[in-house]
Amino acid sequence: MAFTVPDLPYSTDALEPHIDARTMEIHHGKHHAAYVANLNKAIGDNAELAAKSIEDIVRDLDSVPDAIRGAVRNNGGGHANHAMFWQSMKGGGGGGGAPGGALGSAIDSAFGGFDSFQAALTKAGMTRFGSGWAWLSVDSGGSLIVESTANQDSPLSHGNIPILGVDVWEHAYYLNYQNRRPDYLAAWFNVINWDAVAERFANAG
Ligand code: MN3
Repeated sequence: MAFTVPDLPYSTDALEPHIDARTMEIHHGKHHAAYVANLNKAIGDNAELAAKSIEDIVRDLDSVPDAIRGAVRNNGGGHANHAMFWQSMKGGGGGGGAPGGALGSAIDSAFGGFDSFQAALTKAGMTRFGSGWAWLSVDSGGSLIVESTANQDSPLSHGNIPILGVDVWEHAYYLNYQNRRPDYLAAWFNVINWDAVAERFANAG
């Protein structure tokens, strides 16, 4: 198999009470696993695609054969997005807060402060109708922006570099929060691994 589901960097209950263990078990063990299985099925014996990183594939969907492009866009995006999502959270109460350093300064200058950034990302997640993601990305001009994508589309596919993303599919929160997406988004800010985001920001420059 070309692609595999990465292990979680913490136990499934490590994000409680913000993200519950059962949601993590199903989200990582079933949903992410299905994206990977369907991606591998779509790629089949295409050795050229199998040799690429998932980010490189998603960054250049035009190079994917027509017959499988839709499946690779959805399932490859699903794999890339979720792999980054797990790494963007920190267990054991070590997440949350606000970043300092270069990332903190860049957020302040782009959004006018951390609270305004949080409001912008929350709004992007709330106004994404149906399923998708809200992102903090670095655009092609090197600026920090908030954006959202539908389904499993990645900012990589339109030339931006995502450094933090939040999954707003119902499967990410429905068991614990039911229809209350705003409550899930507010809780999720308590588990963000800002060290991981700062590292992506440094590498995006
Ligand atoms: Mn998901």
